[in-house]
Amino acid sequence: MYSLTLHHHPLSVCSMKVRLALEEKGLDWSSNVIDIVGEQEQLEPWYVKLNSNGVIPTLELHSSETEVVTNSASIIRFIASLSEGNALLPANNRDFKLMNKLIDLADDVDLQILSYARHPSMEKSEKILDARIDKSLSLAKQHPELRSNYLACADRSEKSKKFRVNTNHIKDIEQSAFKSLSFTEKQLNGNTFLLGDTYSLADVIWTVVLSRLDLLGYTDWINGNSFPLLTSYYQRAQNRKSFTLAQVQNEWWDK
Ligand SMILES: N[C@@H](CCC(=O)N[C@@H](CS)C(=O)NCC(=O)O)C(=O)O
Repeated sequence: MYSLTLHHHPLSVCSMKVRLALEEKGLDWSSNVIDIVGEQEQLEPWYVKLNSNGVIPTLELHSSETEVVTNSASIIRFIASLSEGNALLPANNRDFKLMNKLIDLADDVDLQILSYARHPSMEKSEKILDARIDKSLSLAKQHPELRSNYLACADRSEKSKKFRVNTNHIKDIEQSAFKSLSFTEKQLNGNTFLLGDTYSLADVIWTVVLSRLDLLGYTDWINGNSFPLLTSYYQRAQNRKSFTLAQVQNEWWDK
């Protein structure tokens, strides 16, 4: 027997992917909320020792030993691979390959930068990034053994500040997302879900990506004419119990 603990935040898109995978799989899990908006708890030394990038989510599986899994795409694959609960993986090899491609495409959509670029208050979101830089640099001095981790954290937030106002960078992300959405739309031709009639791990990650694009105001992609099959698919995904249970809500983070 084992137990699962998820370190996450209600409004983090990467955390939503994992919560939705857990709900669709039907597993019990304990929640530890990490405040990435106000206190920047993802930078606390105990957490950086668990997740060397100082980001959420992190999943811990406790049995006779503790297993730690980081990175949302790896975590959802790990959850799907567990023997108990509902099957989220396809049975045949061809669909397995397609599922992996769909997961990679969804994972590559840079929702972090798009979210910072489209945050309703540039001032408030800038404050959050600045607080992360300040805390990382100060902890880098206090904890020499974690210095390189903290410098990488500070650099990540510096890059977010730069890229979110770089219109060419944002355009590149949007073009690449559009291509991925076009590929995904094709998979829905004649299918209820991405791999056929059954909701799979590919649907878990795409549901969350669509929900975030919805929040970001990409209305024509999500509720418009560009991708009619994805639009009705997104409605179906929102009607699932798991969507509510996993709190895949559309809400801006604030401070
Ligand atoms: N590729 C990672 C990205 C993780 C990530 O950037 N998480 C965000 C929340 S969605 C975070 O922890 N941000 C806090 C920070 O950058 O300091 C994943 O998918 O898990």
